Amino acid sequence: MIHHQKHHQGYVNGTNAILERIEKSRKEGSNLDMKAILKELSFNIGGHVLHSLFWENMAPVEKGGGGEPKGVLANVIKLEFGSTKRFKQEFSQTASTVEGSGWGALAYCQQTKRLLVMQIEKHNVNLYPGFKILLVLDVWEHAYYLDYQNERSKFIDAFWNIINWGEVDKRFTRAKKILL
Ligand code: MN3
Repeated sequence: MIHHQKHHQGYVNGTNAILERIEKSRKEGSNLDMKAILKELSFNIGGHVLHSLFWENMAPVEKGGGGEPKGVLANVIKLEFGSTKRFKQEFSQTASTVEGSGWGALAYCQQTKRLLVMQIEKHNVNLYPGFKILLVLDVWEHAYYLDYQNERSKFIDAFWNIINWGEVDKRFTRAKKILL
């Protein structure tokens, strides 16, 4: 609740406040520090978009969370990484080694039709432009400090028990249909 109502909400509020500032400035005809404002905007939009994906790619165990990847995605993970075990290892390592605050992510390239693991710093740095994001894990301290204190890797291990693979597979199916 704290994560969703305070942290995530902060990025939504931040985005709206910046958009209002831009609008006001356009009406007044005043100058904007475009470099600073766009950096702030991409940070807040990234925070909102990634959290929205994050909540959906988890589910309680009694509602189907955890277990193994499902559907076509399961086969593609095996093709790309060799095995689910190897994928989990690479993804966990990606998430655990993010410098400071950021995200571990699994992304899909629509041009090469390949899966790539991605490490996102903050909410916007190191993103592969245009790649569809299929699975994300929030490794900002606020995501795990209350339950796991400083033990990010324990939080990452526990994440595998509540992934909503059905939802991740749905995202994958949608990503394959979108033409560039
Ligand atoms: Mn967060």
